[in-house]
Amino acid sequence: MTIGELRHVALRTWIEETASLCGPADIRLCDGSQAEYDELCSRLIVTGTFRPLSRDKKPHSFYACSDPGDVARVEDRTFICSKTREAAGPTNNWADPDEMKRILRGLFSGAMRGRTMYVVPYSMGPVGGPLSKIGVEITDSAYVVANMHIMTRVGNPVLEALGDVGDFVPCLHSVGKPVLPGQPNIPWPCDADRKYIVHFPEERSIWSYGSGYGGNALLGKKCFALRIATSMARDQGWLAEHMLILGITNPEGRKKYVAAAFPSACGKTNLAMLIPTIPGWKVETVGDDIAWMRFGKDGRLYAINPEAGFFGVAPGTSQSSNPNAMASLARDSIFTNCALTPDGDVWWEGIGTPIPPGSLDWQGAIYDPASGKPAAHPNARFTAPAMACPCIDPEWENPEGVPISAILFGGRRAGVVPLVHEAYSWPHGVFMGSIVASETTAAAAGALGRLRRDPFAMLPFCGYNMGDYFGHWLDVGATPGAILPKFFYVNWFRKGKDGKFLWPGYGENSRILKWVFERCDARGDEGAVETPLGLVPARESLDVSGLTIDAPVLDELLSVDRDAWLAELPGIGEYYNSFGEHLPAGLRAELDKLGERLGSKG
Ligand code: SAT
Ligand code: MN
Repeated sequence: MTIGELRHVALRTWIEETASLCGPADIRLCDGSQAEYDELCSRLIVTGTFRPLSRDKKPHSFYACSDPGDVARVEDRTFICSKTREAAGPTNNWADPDEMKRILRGLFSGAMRGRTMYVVPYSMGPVGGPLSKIGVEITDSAYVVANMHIMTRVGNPVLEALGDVGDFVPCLHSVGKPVLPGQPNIPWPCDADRKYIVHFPEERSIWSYGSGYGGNALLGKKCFALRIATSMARDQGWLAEHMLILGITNPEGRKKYVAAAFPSACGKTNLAMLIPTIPGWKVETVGDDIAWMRFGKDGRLYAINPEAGFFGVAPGTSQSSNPNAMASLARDSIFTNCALTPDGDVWWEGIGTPIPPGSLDWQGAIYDPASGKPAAHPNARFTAPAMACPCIDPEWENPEGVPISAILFGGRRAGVVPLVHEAYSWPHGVFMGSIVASETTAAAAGALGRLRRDPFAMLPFCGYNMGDYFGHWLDVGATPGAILPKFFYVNWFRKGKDGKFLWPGYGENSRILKWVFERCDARGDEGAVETPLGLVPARESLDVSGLTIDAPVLDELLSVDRDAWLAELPGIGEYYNSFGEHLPAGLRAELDKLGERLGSKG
């Protein structure tokens, strides 16, 4: 189909206007076919963006190195341009929408000269599903289109579902590097010093300029499925969340679904694909990053994974830490900022084997182990198709979603937060989500290992005032007739005085999932002990059979450090103050109750 043949007038008009603004050499409407994907990959080989990996090692897979100035999401260059600053709230960068449009029009003007402008219709969620939504990304990056092919459902079926008048989110992207006459094309074009990742929540559109990397450029992911979707979800009474979704089956064959929110690069992919160490239990994956959830007719909360692939952190992924991820990326995948071995395979720190001599590092130079630098960038990523995952859940593409029994929150915390605790109620669970704090990772540009509040793991991803977002969560829990999931807070990352992790993590986390599963069926506080923070496992109800863990270590893991929590309260109070009158009274009440349970005087 050509642009002129498009029956959707608003779409056609937007494409034509964009073309006249950006001035590309040609326009291509993407059909989503395998032939199209293969052609894109061939083009990317010509520009030096892709190197094909060895057919014996990783069939039909490609290796890409980014510009060193374009390696992660850039939160300080991410903007929420609602009409008022207040609507964006204190946790977002706000800019006046008209002013921002002026800046963007300037940047986009002629930005695609000498390049192909790709028009990519895509669906977040199974095409045509009741919880799914459509976006159209216009981009001048073939690398982005190839990734979109894996991460979303693209092409003709989406255009059909869109029909003549369907709603879509316009997502405009340029790497900001026109190819001028006589200039060679470069492998990773970008405009590293002038990035703008901009959202217009009222208009429900996205403009992204200057970066080709991950969430900055694959606009279906964080920009649409989280920032724009949160604002849709608030208006339409559903939830768009930074959560994995997994199914867990007990030895009797009963199954429950769990959603879990963790900040970027805190092990969501590993948890979603976990292989239980406890006999007879099974975990299957619905999604590893994003959940869209709404109540079904039966009153239960149903979730879909809007994505179709995994954009996972490579370093640390190995046959022992996550064999299911390793199988998912065994073929048909794209690797960005990993190391390249002389025999045409990829390598990264923590892959479980030593780096072969003569490998190239993530910037394409021969790797020198004596340099002390990692060979793969810490935020190196694999883009792999979800359906290749051996533990993908049979229901993962059910357009109606899967019913959620429990919601987990977690982050990286060396101290203070116990291994697991359960909320006393829905509002208490929302309180827990609102105070998530985590040590920062390489997923975003900036300092590492700094503790920051990351409520619901949504700090960089909420498209409106975070105080109102908390209020939305409280409202959702008050839905008449709702059968509410239970909330839990987990922390695999607690460390002892020697600085070593106290809990083995990975497959052993199934022990915590088992307790969560059983708590979903339990009456009252069966299997649990009340603490000021919430319910922690009764010692005999946490299955540690076959695990060598000393009793004092387990005590420490499950302990509630009253003094440390008393010391946390003023910080939470101050944090809450930052939301002014947008902070729901219900959360302040939960903070007061926690203070009372801890026996604080103030
Ligand atoms: O680059 S992404 O935003 O897609 C990855 C992440 O931060 O989780
Ligand atoms: Mn994420």
